Amino acid sequence: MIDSGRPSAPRVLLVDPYRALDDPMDRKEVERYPSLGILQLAAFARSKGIDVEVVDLTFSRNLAALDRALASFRPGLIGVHTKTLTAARSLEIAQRCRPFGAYLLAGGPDAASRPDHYLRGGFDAVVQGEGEEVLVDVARRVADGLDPAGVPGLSLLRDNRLVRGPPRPFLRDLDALPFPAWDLIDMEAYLADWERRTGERRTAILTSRGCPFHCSWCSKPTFGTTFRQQSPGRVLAEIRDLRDRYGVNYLRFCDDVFGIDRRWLERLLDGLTRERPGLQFECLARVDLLKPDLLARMRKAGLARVYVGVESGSQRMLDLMNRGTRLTQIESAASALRREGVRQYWFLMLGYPGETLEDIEATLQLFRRFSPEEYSVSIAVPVPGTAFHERVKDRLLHRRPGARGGGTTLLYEAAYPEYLYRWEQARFRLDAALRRSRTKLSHRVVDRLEHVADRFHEEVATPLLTGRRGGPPD
Ligand code: B12
Ligand code: SF4
Repeated sequence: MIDSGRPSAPRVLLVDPYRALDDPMDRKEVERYPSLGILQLAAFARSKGIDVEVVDLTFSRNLAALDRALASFRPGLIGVHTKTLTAARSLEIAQRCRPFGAYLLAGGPDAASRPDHYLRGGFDAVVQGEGEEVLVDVARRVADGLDPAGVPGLSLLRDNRLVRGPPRPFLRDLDALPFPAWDLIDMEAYLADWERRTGERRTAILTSRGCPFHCSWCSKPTFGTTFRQQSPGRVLAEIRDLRDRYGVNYLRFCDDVFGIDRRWLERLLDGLTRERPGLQFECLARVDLLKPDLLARMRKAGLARVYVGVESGSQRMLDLMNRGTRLTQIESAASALRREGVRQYWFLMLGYPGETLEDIEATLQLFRRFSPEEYSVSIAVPVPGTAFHERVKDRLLHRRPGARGGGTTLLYEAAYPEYLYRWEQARFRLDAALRRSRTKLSHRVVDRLEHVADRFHEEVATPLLTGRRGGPPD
C-alpha cells in the first residue's frame, strides 16, 4: 500500500545490464540465470507500494527494451545491478538514461567495491551492501522531491568527494522477504534456454546471505562475513511455487556455501525427499562440509552436481589461502561424491602468492587421481578489499582482467611469468582430454602420452618459461 499523504507513487525501473547474446565467450561459458538480486529488490519494493518494472537485457542485443520502458513507464528512479564484468554496460546505461532526468542508482558487488567508478561515470548514488530498504527509502525521497543524501547504506559525491551515509543494519528476518518477482521478467526465456541445452527446466534459488569463512582471496562486498538463512519451510514453499507456476524440475542453490548449518540442511533434505517428485538440484559446497553420510542423504534428496572449491593440491597453499580445509577432506569428499554418482565440478587456482612449481604439480596430481567430471583452473585474481589484494597491491600489473572477468590473465607480478601459468592451465586441459580418451584409446597409449607430456613439461617448457627449475616462491 502507498503511504497516505505522499504526493506521488514512486516508480522504479530496475535494470540487469548483462547481455549474454552479445558476447561469444559468455554465450558458451556462462550459465544463464535471472539476477536474484534484481528480483528480490523488485519484490520487496513492490510489497512496500512502489510501482516496479524490470528490464532484463540478458537475451537482448541492444538497449531497445530499455528505451521502450523509459518511454512507457517513465520511472522516477532507475536502479542498475553491477558486476565487474558488466561495468562498462552499466555506465552505458547511465549515459542513456541521463537525459531522461530520473535518479540513477547503482548497486551490486562491483558498485559496492568501487563506488567512485560509478559515481564519476554518471550515477547519482551507489548502494553499498544489502539493497532492499535503501532502495525503498531512496525511491520515496526522490518521489517526494527530497535529497537522498544521508540515507543509511547510500554513498554519493558532494563537492567531488565521496560521502558515505551511515551503515545500514542487515535485514534480520529473511523469511519475511517476498518470493523473487519472477513475473516481472521473461522466465520462460530462461527455462526454454535450459530445456534446449539440458532437457531440464532449471532456475536459481537462494536460501541464505553471506558466508562466515575467511578465504584470503574472496571478495564479499555486499553481505560480508555475516550469515543469515531462511527456514527450511520457507525454502520449500518457494520451491513448490517455482514447480507449480513454472514447471521447474532442476534447481541451482546459489548460496555462497550451501549447507553451512548441518541441522538446517538435514531438515531441508527431509522436506525435499518427501515432496520433490523428480526434482534435482546442484549447489556449491566446501569439502569440510561434504561428509560422506550427509552426501548419501543429499543424493537421495536429488543432488546431481556439486561445485567444490578444491583450489589447490598443496596443504601449504590451502593454509596460505586461509582456506580452512585439509587435503584429507578433499580426498574424502571427492571419493564420496564418486561413490554416490554425483557429478563434481572442481574450482582450482594457480598463481597465489607463495606457490612453487611443486605446489602446482601437487594440484595436477590430485586432479589426476580424482578426475572430476568438470573443472576450471583460474589464475588468481587480486580483488580489491581482499587480504590477497592487500598483500600484492604494490605489485599490480594494471591490466584488464580476461574476457570472462578474470582467471585468464595474470594481474600482479607473481613468482612466474603469465606464460608459465597459461602453460600449466593447458596441462590440466590436456590431462582432462587424455582421461576422456581412455574410453577410446588403450590405457597403455594414454599412459605413454601422459609420460611424454610430463617429460616435455620438465625438460622443455619449465626451463623455457621460467629460466629455472622449480624457482623459489615469491
Ligand atoms: C549465483 C551467482 C552466479 C550465477 C548466477 C548469476 C546471476 N544471474 O545472478 C552464475 C553461476 C551464472 C554466476 C556467474 C558469474 N559470476 Co557470480 N555469483 C553468484 C553469487 C554466488 C550469488 C549471486 C546472488 O544471487 N546473490 C544474492 C543477491 C540477493 O545479492 P546481490 O545480487 O548482491 O544483490 C543485493 C545487493 O548487492 C544489492 N543490489 C544489487 N544490485 C542492486 C541494484 C540496485 C539498484 C540496488 C539499490 C541494490 C542492488 O541489493 C541486493 C539485495 O540485497 C555471487 C556471490 C554473492 N554472494 O552475491 C557471485 C558473484 C556475483 N559472481 C561473481 C562473478 C565474478 C561471476 C562471473 C564473472 C564468473 C565467471 N568468471 O564467469 C560470472 C558473471 C555472470 C554474469 N551474468 O555477469 C562475483 C562478482 C564480483 C564482481 N565484483 O563483479 C560474485 C560477487 C562472487 C565473488 N565473490 O567473486 N554467478
Ligand atoms: S571462498 Fe567461499 S567459503 Fe571462502 S570466504 Fe568466499 S564464499 Fe566463503
